[in-house]
Amino acid sequence: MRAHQADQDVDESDLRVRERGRSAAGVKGVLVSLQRSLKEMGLARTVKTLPLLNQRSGFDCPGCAWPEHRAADGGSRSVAEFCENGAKAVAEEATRDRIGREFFAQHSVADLADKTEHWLGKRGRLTEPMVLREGDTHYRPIPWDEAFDLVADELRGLDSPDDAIFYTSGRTSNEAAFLYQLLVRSFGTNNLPDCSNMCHESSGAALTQTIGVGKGSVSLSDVENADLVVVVGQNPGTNHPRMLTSLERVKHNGGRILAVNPLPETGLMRFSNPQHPRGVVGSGTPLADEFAQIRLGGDLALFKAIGSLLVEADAESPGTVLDREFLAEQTQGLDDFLTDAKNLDWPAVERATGLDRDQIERVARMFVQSERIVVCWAMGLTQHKQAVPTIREIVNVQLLRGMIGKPGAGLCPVRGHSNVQGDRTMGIWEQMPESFLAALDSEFGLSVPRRHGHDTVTALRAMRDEPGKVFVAMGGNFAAATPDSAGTEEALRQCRLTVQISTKLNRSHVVPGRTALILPTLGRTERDTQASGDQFVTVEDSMSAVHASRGRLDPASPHLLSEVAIVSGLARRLFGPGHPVRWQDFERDYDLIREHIAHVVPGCADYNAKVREPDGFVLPHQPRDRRTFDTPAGKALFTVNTVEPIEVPEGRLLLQTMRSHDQYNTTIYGLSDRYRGIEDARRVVLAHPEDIAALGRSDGELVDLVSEWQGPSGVEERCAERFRIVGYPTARGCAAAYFPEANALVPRDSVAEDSNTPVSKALVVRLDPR
Ligand SMILES: Nc1nc2c(c(=O)[nH]1)N[C@H]1C(S)=C(S)[C@@H](COP(=O)(O)OP(=O)(O)OC[C@H]3O[C@@H](n4cnc5c(=O)[nH]c(N)nc54)[C@H](O)[C@@H]3O)O[C@H]1N2
Ligand SMILES: Nc1nc2c(c(=O)[nH]1)N[C@H]1C(S)=C(S)[C@@H](COP(=O)(O)OP(=O)(O)OC[C@H]3O[C@@H](n4cnc5c(=O)[nH]c(N)nc54)[C@H](O)[C@@H]3O)O[C@H]1N2
Ligand SMILES: [Mo]
Repeated sequence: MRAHQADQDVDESDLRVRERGRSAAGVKGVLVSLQRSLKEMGLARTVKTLPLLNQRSGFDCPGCAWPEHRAADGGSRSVAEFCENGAKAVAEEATRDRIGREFFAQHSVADLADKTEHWLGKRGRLTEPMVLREGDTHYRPIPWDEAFDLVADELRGLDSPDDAIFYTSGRTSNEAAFLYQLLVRSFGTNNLPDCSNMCHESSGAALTQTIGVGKGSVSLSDVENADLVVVVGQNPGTNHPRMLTSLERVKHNGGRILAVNPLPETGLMRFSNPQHPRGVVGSGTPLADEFAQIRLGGDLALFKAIGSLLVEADAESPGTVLDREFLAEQTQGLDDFLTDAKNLDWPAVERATGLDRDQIERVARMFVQSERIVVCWAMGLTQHKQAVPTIREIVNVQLLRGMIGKPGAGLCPVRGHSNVQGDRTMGIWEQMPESFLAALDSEFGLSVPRRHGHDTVTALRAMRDEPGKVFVAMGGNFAAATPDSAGTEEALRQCRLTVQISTKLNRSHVVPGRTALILPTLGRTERDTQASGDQFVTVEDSMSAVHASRGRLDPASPHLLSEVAIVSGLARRLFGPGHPVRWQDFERDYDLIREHIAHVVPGCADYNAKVREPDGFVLPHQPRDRRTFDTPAGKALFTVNTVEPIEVPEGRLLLQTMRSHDQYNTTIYGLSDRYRGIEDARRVVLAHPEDIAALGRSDGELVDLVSEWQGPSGVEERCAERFRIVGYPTARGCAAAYFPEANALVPRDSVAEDSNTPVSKALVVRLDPR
């Protein structure tokens, strides 16, 4: 199989490679954010929005899910509780550019399908509902009522509710998410794939298996007061820039930082805090005390080795390293773990990690010497075949020293989308537990289906194999974010109806089903006025803190509906009068939705009151709060995990797909990956200079990337054309290219064990000369 992705980016010829950044943020970051905001939003809107970002009376940043400082964390909120990339996210949404019916009359869908993601996104905000009728060439305006009728008719026309698929992206508010899952389950299916399936699903799976809850166990003050923070498989300088402020506080408090990454990411090395005068001058705080430049996919082996060295260190001076009391009372499976730890295969560890034994021993000593350890991770761990066992191995290491449920210690999966964790709490999951479904039934007098639904990957298979589905997306960019771009686009085109509820145009709008709808919605920054007055929504951050978010800007167009109003409008058409759920009321007053959330969602009692507290509230988390574990055994679970080294045949490299400094997932803000020194091009492949030479290629050469994957029916090859080689100090044998340009290379069926997350950080690739 050889799928060519026709891509119209021709920007690789503009590539400029500069010196890499020496430190992250600082005055340059502030300037870039202001320049972008002024250009997109103008002065008046900039002055009206940026000061409200992440403030108690303002709106939650639509960038990442890193928490704001709460009074309880001891740290005060800075005047500017945002970062360069948060400001870019706001500017992208609060732009003054608009696209309406004239734009769609001018551009056929075929014409739009030839444009890059960057071009599509830069056209501006969507302003009115549009429809692409079967056989037509252009999107045309459609009144909201007709749009809802169209969706309702198509849904009712399906043979089974399971022929409809309802995707969600992680910006959706708790209120909209709760209503959306209620609509989907009332309709009769659990087909609720979401972006989390491609993101932290592996973390959720590993943590649920071992500690009984799929969320992180730390607060912001735990991170800032740790004496060792491990940042593994994460690039906070770009993707969670406010985390750098916390890492700086760690250093200030005398703690140390260990960075584990195949790339020497600038944001992990040095930080100039733009919030401090001294950040504006000077060269910033050195961050990482130790940098382990690991091979892609080597982390399971590394943490196994650390675990084994901790056991060894304790054997040398018994009782000084392991937390014996905690281990005896609160854990299960230790004996098997200890037996396995004694038989560590060092040569295999060195091969898998690419690190030498001395460094691994040095790293393990950092663990031994620390009393409060937090391990943070993101996509560098979750998007691998062995992602779930890798995270379980981190849990092993943390359990050995009792580093959970005590101040300054714990597990910290750093979430991506600003409300991805909240969406899950509200029921956006294809396999919500029986307790949640039963609570929905009794709250609303329903009988919702119990059969698990499709996740992202199984949805892709179903859409491909069974044409004629209805696909609805609450936000996101399914066509570009998912693996196997060519296959996904074919799957979308085979749907009888595709519905995109969006703020901006993207690839998913231009690879339509037989009929397609674009339903434009309000963004986080905008005022949401309903019959009972201005509404606020609620969100949950990466550390389970739930709080309110109030938009203040005038909506991009008077014809936009809120996500809540869209779900409620659709539900009324779909279910008619007489339905047990009072859809109409919800749209009038979001407090009524929150009353139901309080009854149905665990930990949300008194929701309306608690989210009105200045800092909102923190959801309960047994291991964090009480050091107890809601697993079948009632204890935290040690696991034994086997390293399966990734085989890379001669002449190939192992490729990760990652974010540049100038994008938000599939939204491309601009073409500057400043910290990595790459400008004006995205179709680049970063590889080690010695690997480039060994492959007989040269720096700057234009190549086609061809991925090879052993599928059930033979080797699958996928090609992404015209990438420029850039010599870069990555780990040997490894390479990197940007998501989503490289998604054409990711095999749909290459997924992580136990989480079904596409393996987008370890692709075996050839660099074929053109
Ligand atoms: N500005 C901005 N902010 C964002 C986003 C964005 O696109 N732009 N996206 C949001 C979302 S949804 C998410 S999920 C997060 C993503 O945040 P990250 O996880 O930081 O995102 P990636 O760019 O995928 O970076 C993965 C990092 O892991 C490293 N890595 C890759 N493979 C391995 C490995 O095998 N081992 C180790 N140890 N490291 C590895 C890479 O070199 C890179 O530094 O950011 C969120 N925030
Ligand atoms: N190869 C590869 N693939 C990956 C990844 C990777 O690292 N490598 N990362 C994966 C990860 S971690 C994630 S989270 C997914 C992301 O997958 P998605 O969440 O599906 O993608 P986004 O690019 O975040 O979605 C952007 C679109 O959301 C819409 N939008 C923005 N704000 C709002 C809003 O407030 N409401 C509504 N309704 N719509 C809005 C806009 O139309 C915008 O174009 O991609 C995954 N795919
Ligand atoms: Mo994500």
